Amino acid sequence: MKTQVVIIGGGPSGLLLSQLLDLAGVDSVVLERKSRDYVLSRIRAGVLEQGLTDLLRKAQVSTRMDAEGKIHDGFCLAFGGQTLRIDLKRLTGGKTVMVYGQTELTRDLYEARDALNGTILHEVEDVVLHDLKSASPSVSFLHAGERQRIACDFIAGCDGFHGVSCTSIPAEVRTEYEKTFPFGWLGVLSRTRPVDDELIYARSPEGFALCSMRSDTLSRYYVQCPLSDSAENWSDDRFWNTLSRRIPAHIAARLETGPSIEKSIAPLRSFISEPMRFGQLFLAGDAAHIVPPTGAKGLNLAASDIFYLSTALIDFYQSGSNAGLQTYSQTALSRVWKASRFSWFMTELLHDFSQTDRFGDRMQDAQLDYLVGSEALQTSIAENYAGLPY
Ligand code: FAS
Ligand code: PHB
Repeated sequence: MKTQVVIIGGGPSGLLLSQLLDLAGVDSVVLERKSRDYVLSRIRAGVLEQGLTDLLRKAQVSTRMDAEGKIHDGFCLAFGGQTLRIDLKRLTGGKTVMVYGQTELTRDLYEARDALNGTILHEVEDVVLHDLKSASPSVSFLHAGERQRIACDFIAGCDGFHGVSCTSIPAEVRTEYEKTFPFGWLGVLSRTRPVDDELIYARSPEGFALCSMRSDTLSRYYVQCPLSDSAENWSDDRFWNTLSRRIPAHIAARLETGPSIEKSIAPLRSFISEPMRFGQLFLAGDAAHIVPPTGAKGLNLAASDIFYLSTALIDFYQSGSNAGLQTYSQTALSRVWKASRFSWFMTELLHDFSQTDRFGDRMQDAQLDYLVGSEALQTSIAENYAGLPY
């Protein structure tokens, strides 16, 4: 089997890359470890930057998003019994974000690939990358009990944090940067009316909470929890009571509770692996970097990687230029590090570290006190949350 680009990973990164390449006449094959149902069962991100929504429109995958997604002009920070609205639209000269679940976006991408007869192989196993430094790399794998190999020009590693692409780059070439936070997020999805029209990020003496949503009838909430915790320890009642204590009383008073339809704990970490290119292998999305979800950057960073990589590959095939491929890693990493900084800033600002760093915890109180009176800091938060330019 031969193709131009083998894409490892059928999550948002791999599917979006495959779609953009196809529309430009570049052939690809997507290799996905899990079944489609499994991929679509994962509940993840919810906030899309304009860069991502524009890229989805360019990929002709935006009809349902534009019909069902909600444009948000701002979001709220809640702390010390008060709320502070960050007016994205006013502070950034008009930029907004779109609230539309990653699960739905991934479903739209799968449907678009099917409509163009895109080749996606599910439940592949034992993926191995070969001859990355040669002009004719290949990927071998097990599928339907048969060992197969695909020859290609390029390999896109879009296989997330637990994939094989990143570690296919020799350790002596790679530099990994990692920070793990001493807590996780317990997330709950419930068929309840969201507590507010906009997202609320809350800092409270007993920990962080986030009030988000997927639609007018589907709410997404998170509370900071110990890393050692498990979702089984959290009854719905315990979750709702904890959330109610961590958000301002006047907001908790209107909280609509109900049975959870999904409940899971995600660890918080920052991780970046450099470089994002090795020979004919290019890493994109979570395969190269992970950010704590406090800044809503994970999925949006995957989008900017795919913007840079798809543009570079299309330039190569259409005009023979490899300029974009040569600069891909440094271009992508520049934006990754800035978004990682913002995600780290928001995580430090809003979570409770009093168990591990009392001085740092008081610093965050002072930071919030300063924020209330600083249009400059509010503007900085707004332009990073809305998304830095590509
Ligand atoms: P993904 O991990 O989504 O996709 C990689 C795909 O590769 C997966 O389908 C996997 O099955 C496949 N794969 C792995 N190894 C393979 C192999 N060897 N062979 C073939 N396929 C392989 N971001 C936010 O912005 N906000 C959030 O609230 C948020 N919450 C998150 C919660 C969790 C639990 C996790 C894990 C991530 C969360 N993220 C969040 C980040 C998340 O949205 C990612 O940024 C996004 O999924 C990135 O997409 P991909 O790069 O496609 O990686
Ligand atoms: C979500 O809705 O899942 C969500 C929104 C914003 C975040 C993280 C998660 O920062």
